[in-house]
Amino acid sequence: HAFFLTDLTMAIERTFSILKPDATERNLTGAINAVIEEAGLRIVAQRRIRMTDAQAKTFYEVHAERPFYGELVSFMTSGPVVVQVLEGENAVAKYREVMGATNPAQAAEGTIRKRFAKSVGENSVHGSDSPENAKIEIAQFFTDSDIVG
Ligand code: IDP
Repeated sequence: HAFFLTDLTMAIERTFSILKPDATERNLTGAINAVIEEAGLRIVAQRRIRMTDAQAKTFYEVHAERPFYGELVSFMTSGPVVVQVLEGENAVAKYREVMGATNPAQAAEGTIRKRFAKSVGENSVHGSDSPENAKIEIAQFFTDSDIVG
């Protein structure tokens, strides 16, 4: 077929998402999933789990030296979370945009964190920050056969 610039820029991608304990605690799973789906992202795998201390520590290992690491690990293990794989065009960047800034006070109108997050720590959702990290994070919680595209 003819060559279009969109062939380069519109990659179908997967990203890893977590609906955090502050979201499950307030029964926001459906409301957040609606925002995700309305943004054109497809939920191709999803599981509700209680994260172990070891899983949370491994998942957030890049933040091990940050002052909030202990608080973050104890928050992420404080209640159920929903781990997800999202698929769509430019899924990594698109989901980061839909999530909004880490600190809800700085998040744009209409974003998940602006609408639902309680604080910079209890900010309702996680989304991978690069396609490389998405692969690593997905593999921590899902096998290929769990993902139905
Ligand atoms: P991101 O989730 O928007 O990618 P990161 O800077 O990678 O943000 O931080 C990871 C997570 O660590 C945040 O989503 C939040 O839950 C927590 N966090 C970040 N900064 C702070 C802080 O200053 N205090 C408490 N928790 C924080």
